[in-house]
Amino acid sequence: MKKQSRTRGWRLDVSRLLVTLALTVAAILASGVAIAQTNYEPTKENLQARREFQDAKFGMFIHWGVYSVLGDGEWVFHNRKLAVDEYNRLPLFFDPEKFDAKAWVALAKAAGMTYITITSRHHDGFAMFDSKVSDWNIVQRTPYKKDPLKMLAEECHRQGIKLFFYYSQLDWHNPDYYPRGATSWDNGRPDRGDWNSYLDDYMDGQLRELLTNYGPIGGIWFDGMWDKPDADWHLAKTYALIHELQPAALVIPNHHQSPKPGEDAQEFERDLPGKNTAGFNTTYVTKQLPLESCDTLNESWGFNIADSKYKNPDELERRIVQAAGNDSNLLLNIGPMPNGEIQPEFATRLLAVGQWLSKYGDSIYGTRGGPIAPGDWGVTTQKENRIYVHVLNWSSPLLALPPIATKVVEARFMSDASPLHVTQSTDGVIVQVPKSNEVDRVIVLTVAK
Ligand code: FHN
Repeated sequence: MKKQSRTRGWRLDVSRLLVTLALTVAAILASGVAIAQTNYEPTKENLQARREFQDAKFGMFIHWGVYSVLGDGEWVFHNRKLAVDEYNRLPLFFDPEKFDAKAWVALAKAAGMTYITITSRHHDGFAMFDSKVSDWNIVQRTPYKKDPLKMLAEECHRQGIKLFFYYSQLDWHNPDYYPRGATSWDNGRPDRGDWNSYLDDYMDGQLRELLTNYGPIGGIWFDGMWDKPDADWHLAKTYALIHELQPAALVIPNHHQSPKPGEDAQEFERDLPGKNTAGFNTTYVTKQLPLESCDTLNESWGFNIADSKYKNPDELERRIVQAAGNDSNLLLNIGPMPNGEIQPEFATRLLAVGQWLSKYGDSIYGTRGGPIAPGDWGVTTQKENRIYVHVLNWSSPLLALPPIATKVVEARFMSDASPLHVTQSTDGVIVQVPKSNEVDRVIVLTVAK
């Protein structure tokens, strides 16, 4: 008897399992988008956009939101453990009457930056654009009442610079961001919420707005997934939506993990590719996708009135060179003030970098990582039949490099085009390194085609 009922129970379990399996397969089949994105084949436009992104090399990252009113960075909501009701007062003080899209874009260009990535919303969930999905946005909640992203997008199109939107998947404000993640605190939200609606209605709804109301955009820069690493973020659906609305728009995730299907670039926060000095990047570096490394001009992302640890132009130039030598872009952040102005400490440093790039840009823009692995001495970049040897840290008059496959026909010092002595053998290449007080002594090796 006992044996029989055990067998019947086992049969019931199997049929239950089969039904569950059938339902799961049906659900996956029904969501054709998810499957489509898993087998993601980037379009021709997307591949072209990836190449252009790799050529672009240097971008301006902008963290700007209602948090800037408090001058204490973009995490102030969380760091001060404010309640939602308290934070709700902040937009009332956000009136950036000095915001000038034209001046921002002009500054980026003068700095030699070729694209801009701006926070369309950060972890406070506050939309810095005109959103119909919720009234938690700049047009409806602030005395400013205007959409700065619209103005910025128009200006970027006018001045020929690509605009990317940072979008935080993490949300400290919306009750439907539930179950909450690692950064949650008791800020007065109810202990319930509709996660699927948060992703499918709220987030995808806003992404749809960003991808339809602002003309062609460079892509979406995601951040915050690390708050709930084990959650189902409906990525396939969201990525498919982005590529469907704008095939050339790049999906750039800052989830600190190896790339997933549907993503178009790999991001490294405050680190060069493959390094994990910041403590949260993966050391895996894809060979398939463009790479980007982001960092900030001082120590903060959003406006921080007390942060004066500005990197000097020499250091910034070094970072651009190291990024390029590691086959990566550098996305350099500034946090504008709540009145809309970019503080002079940022502007002057950026302009100095722009001066340097106007002279040495050929060794950076449009290049790829060179044939010689980066070392303590410096890095190489390459373009067509030129290898740029960037000597960042070397005091001797000669530099011995590993062998390279092509024949070096000429070596010149980039700063004054003077010819340099070079010898090449199967053991390697020895180049003369002139003395100079430049941060980056660039030697141009012309190789046989
Ligand atoms: O938490 C954010 C932080 O505020 C900032 O936006 C940076 C930019 O890369 N990303 C997150 C941390 O990973």
